[in-house]
Amino acid sequence: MMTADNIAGIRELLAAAKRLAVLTGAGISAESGVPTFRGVDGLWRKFRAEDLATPGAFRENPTLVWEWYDWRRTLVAQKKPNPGHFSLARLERQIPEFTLITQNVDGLHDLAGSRRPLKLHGDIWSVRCTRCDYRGTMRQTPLAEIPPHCSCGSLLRPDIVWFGEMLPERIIEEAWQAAQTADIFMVVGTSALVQPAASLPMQAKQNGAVVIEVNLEETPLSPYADHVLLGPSGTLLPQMIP
Ligand code: BV8
Ligand code: ZN
Repeated sequence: MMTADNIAGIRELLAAAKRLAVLTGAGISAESGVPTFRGVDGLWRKFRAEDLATPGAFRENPTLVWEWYDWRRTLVAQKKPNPGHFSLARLERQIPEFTLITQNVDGLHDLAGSRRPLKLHGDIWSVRCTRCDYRGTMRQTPLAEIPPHCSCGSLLRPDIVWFGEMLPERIIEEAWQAAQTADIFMVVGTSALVQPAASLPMQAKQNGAVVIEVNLEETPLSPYADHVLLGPSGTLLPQMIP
């Protein structure tokens, strides 16, 4: 458990960082009221990931998958960034080389002022056509038509990375690059179960980075982290980042 005086040590560590990378997961948005995936009130509890966040599920039942996303989009549209998101946006302006990598699709880092989050798993507001090369932003909540169609007549799909799908090449490349060059790699609010995101802090560690984890509880990453701060990120991050 990290005590207050250690927070002072972490504060100094962060302030002295030259190349800092941060990986966030659903936990950083929990205090904004966005349900996490695997927590007690997690999204997956009502729905099973393999039933919904896969290309097969979409092929089989696009209406069900779109109903799930419409429900999440309508919920996320009413949520605001919390002090944890704002602290990372503040940190970005203090550090010469800063990379924010997120597994979240809720767009709250953008709203908090983070300049260019690397969205490993896509964006809940972005859609793409299942046939032509149309890709765009669709902000309507709730959706007027489920499932929505492209002007070419084909189905639109969420522009989100589902299980078994490749992550966007440029984005994952940049994230590996940041993990390889970081002198500090901070991980906030992720269960560290989903690949390849969960391998990024391990890569950083192998390259000599100091790894800091912020989470409510220990995760499979904790034994490898140099510092584990247990508590809500909305409280801890503002203490670590004045
Ligand atoms: C790919 C999109 C390869 C949907 C998501 C077996 C072994 C290893 C890997 C695999 C395997 N079988 C399959 C795989 C690969 C698979 C994978 O990793 N599966 C896991 C589950 C075992 N990965 C993939 O399929 C990826 N693609 O590998 O392609 C490939 C190769 C060749 C050819 C083709 C393909 C794609 C992964 C992306 C999947 N998409 N989501 C959507 O979001 O709508 S994953 C889903 O989980 C979300 O995106 C989310 O971002 C992600 C991770 O979850 P977390 O963010 O960590 O959230 P979670 O709820 O789990 O945890 C919350 C944490 O916060 C907890 O620790 C909690 O304690 C903490 N917390 C809560 N409150 C707070 C807090 N912390 C601080 N403060 C608080 N207040
Ligand atoms: Zn189209």
